[in-house]
Parts: sequence; structure tokens; C-alpha cells
Amino acid sequence: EQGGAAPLSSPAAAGFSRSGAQPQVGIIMGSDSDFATMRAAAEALQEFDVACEVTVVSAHRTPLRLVEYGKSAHKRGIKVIIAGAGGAAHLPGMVAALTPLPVIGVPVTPPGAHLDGLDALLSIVQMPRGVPVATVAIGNAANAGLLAARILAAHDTSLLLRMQLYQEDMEKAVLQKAEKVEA
Ligand code: RP5
Repeated sequence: EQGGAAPLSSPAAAGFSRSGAQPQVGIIMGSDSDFATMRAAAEALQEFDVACEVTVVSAHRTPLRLVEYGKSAHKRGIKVIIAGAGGAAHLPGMVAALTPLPVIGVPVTPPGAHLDGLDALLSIVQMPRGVPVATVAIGNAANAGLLAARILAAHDTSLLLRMQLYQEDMEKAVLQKAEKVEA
């Protein structure tokens, strides 16, 4: 499903926010150009039937929207926030300053970036005491989705079971590949 004039690569066009279920995870990113990376977080959550909302919030270009999002997310039923940004990536840290919810940060490498995402990683990971952001590897939005699912699974036995099955499947797949190497 495509929404109005939204470009195909944008969060709105991808339709992750439209499942109808109450979103438990909020996925935000500094620019629609981050979506090529960040969609993997939404896809990981989709695999576990965890409803999420996906939108663009820029710490620098839309600071008032950031304050509104950070202050209201927990009141709207969001339980975990995943925030991705590139360059001077202040979005995850700033949203962590505004919300009481756990925040997972994803360093993004913007197209044409000169520092290979290292600038974003350091901007996100080096938080002052009292304002935690759980930071995943550069570009690894899938792990951010999986970590959000694990946080939710701590209070959801069905989700916990699905996570265990996922881990078992992953183990089996690796062992099958190992057999081919050994043969
Ligand atoms: C950051 O600047 C965004 O998170 C994005 O990674 C980067 C470039 O944004 P665009 O110029 O592509 O909109 O704030």
C-alpha cells in the first residue's frame, strides 16, 4: 500500500505503521534517507508479530516534533523506542533524555557519508551517566528490532517462546552450513 505522494522508499509508503494493532515499538529516524537501513528493524519486529509505528523525527530539523514525540510516546502505549540517525546523530540521545522508555540507537551511514558511520556510532554510544541508549552496530537495524522484541518478551511468555524458536532455527541453520563446509 502506498500513501499519497510519499516516495516508495519512505516509512509512510512502506505501511509498517498501518497494521491496526496498538504499536508497542516506536521506530524513528532522522531522515527518510535513513529508511533504507531502518526498515530492517520493522521487518524483524514484523517477524515476531510485534506492532510498531514508523516515522521521521529530526533532532536538528524538527526539534519541536522531537520533544512532542519523546514526551508522548509512553502515554500512547509505546514500550520501546528505536532511533536511527547518521552523521551528528543526536536523535537517540535526545529522545532518551525526553522519555522514560528504553531507547535503542542505530548508527546509520547516510548515502555519500565520509566517515563510514563512525561519527554516528560515537554520537550515539557515548552517552552521559543517567541517560542510557542501547547502541547496536553501525547499520544493524535488524538487531535493534530483535533487541526490542527481547525487551518486550521479558513480560510476554508467548513472545519469549517465539524468540527461543528463532534462536533454535538460527542454530540449526548454522550447523547445516557447517556440515557443508566440513564435507
Ligand atoms: C541525519 O542526517 C539523518 O539521520 C541522516 O542520516 C543524515 C542525512 O540526512 P538527509 O540529508 O539525507 O536528509 O540527520
